[in-house]
Order: sequence, then C-alpha cells, then structure tokens
Amino acid sequence: MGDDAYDAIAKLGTAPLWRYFGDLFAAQPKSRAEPFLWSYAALRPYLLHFADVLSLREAERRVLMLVNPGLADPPATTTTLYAGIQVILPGETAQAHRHTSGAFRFVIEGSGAYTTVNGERVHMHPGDLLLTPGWHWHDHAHEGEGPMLWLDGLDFPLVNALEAGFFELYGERTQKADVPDDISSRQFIHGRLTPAWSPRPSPNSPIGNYPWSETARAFDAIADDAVGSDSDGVLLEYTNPWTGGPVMPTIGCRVARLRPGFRGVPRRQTPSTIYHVVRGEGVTTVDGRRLEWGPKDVFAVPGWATYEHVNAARGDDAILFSYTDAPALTALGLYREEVR
Ligand code: 1HN
Repeated sequence: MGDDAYDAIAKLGTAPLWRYFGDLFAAQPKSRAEPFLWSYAALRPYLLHFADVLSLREAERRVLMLVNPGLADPPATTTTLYAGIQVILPGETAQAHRHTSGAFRFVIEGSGAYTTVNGERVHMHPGDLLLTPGWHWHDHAHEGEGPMLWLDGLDFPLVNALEAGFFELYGERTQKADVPDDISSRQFIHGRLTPAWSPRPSPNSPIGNYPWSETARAFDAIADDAVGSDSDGVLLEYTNPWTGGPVMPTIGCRVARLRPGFRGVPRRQTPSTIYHVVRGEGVTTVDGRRLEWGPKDVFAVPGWATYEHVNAARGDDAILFSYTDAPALTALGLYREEVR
C-alpha cells in the first residue's frame, strides 16, 4: 500500500495523528498574535479625516480596527480580543443594534456624547469605562462640541471562534430613554452600598459607566501606601458589584498606576492583554520586542508572551488601562501564569 495508504485515508476524511502530534500538542502555546503598538498620534489625523469624508449614515460605526499583523484575516487585535478607535461628531447618531459579543468603550477625548444601553443614557467623559455586555441594545449620540473619540473593546474573535456570534438591528435608529440618565452608575458606584430591592445577580456588571472621577478617587485614596504587584504595579480591577468578579464573563478590565521609576518583574499568563495608555510614557518589552508607549497609545501583549513594564520617568506616574480574556480562560480551567 505505501504512500497510497496515506492518500486513501485522506479521501476517507481521516489523518494520521502521528504526523501532526508535535504541532497539535506543543509544549507551550505560541500565539499567532504579535506584540504590537498602535500610535494614537499617528492614527488621530486619519480618524478625523474619515469623520470628515464618511458620514455615519454610510458607516455602521466609524472605527479604525487595530489589526494585529499576525491576525489579518479575520481581523483581530489578539487571538481572542478586538480593539478599535471610534470617532463621532456633534449631531451624529450611530444606530442601535445588539450582538452576543461583550463590548466596552474607554473614552479617550471629547465630551457631550452618550451611549444608550438597554434604554439608559450613559454619558461619557475622558477616562470613563462604559459597558455594553452581550445582547444589550446600544446606540451612540453626540450632543456636545468637537469630535469624540474612544477605544472600543470587544470579545468577538473569541465569540466567533466559538461560533456563538449573533447580531440584530434594533429597527429604529436610536432607543428611547426609558429610565433616568446614568441611573446604573448612580445606584451602584458607591461600592459597598448596593440596591437591595431588586437583586439580579448576573455575570455581567449592571454598571453602565465606571467614571474616571471614581478611578482617580480610588488611586488618590491609596496614595503611595499600597505595595502593588511586582509585575503590574498598583493594579485595580473594575468589578461586577453582584459578584465581586470581572465586569463581563469574557472580558476583565483593569487600570494600573506605575510609579515613577517602576520596573516590573517579567511575567506571562495565558490570557492576552490589550493596554491603553491613559497617561505617562514608558516601555513594555514583550518577548524581547520593545514597545515604547506614550499618551493614548494602544498595545497588545499576546497570551503567554513575557512582558515587562517600565516607567522610566523620574517624576511622573504612568496610568495603563487594560483588558483581558482572563475570565473566560479562568472559567474553562485554562488560566496559567508564571513570574520570572
Ligand atoms: C460595535 O457594535 C461597536 O457599538 C463598535 O460602537 C465596534 C466592532 C465590531 C463589532 C461591533 C459599537 C464594533 C462593534
């Protein structure tokens, strides 16, 4: 039979495991995603250009996707997560829809816009984290002045890989507000005092907006007193008040303060991470590649890539917002980490 046997078994819809074993069962993961940085200063003029030439009636959303060079088709930022930068102009609306992918916005610049999430208008300010968990209706509107730009984070690479992606248009362009504006934030943001009249525990946080003012207050309250993580500095997790866990079942969001002179201990973990620089300048070395970051840049750390953060500034803090698929990997029993 010889080689003919290999041809024959291929035609029968089979393959010999012994020829694939090493690739299928590598000693450790090697991501197809590459360590990569997107410069906000370089992208911003193009975002404003497309805001000028492309109406929101022509585009479902006016977004530049941050495409990892190792993950061009289908486009993704890490193997499981997506990042994009969206721009909306005064007077515009982005039509209402929903999808099973979980999403959030982290506001980069501008004011006067809001997202309506399941009937609640949630207003945006720089540094705010707004959630649109899976299957929540959402549309955007801008009633302020000047362009409004934010980072979109979604888990659709993971959801599509799991073949669980659904999408639906609302039917009308925007939702009517049917609860008081920003009510979820106002009800839940005081942490240890939560509404007791209608507990509805859910793996999705009920908070529409984690405002920057509260994040700043948390860092101020800690001041210089917290020890922090050797690898990640003073790292705070945005939590779901019902569970104390991550904000969504697939995406965890965090924000870190790296003190002046901080040099992190190299670390790696199975979740991939996307960072957005809120403030400051520094360098993150990822599997030997130096990513030099400044304000508003975005960078990707693939799963199981070793990263080392440095804030070389003598006098200034660096603040890094980040998100990962850690909740999904943890739920599946696949979370691992290693600190050098
Ligand atoms: C989406 O719904 C938004 O609602 C932004 O603003 C980016 C990227 C892929 C799929 C859905 C939004 C998106 C998205």
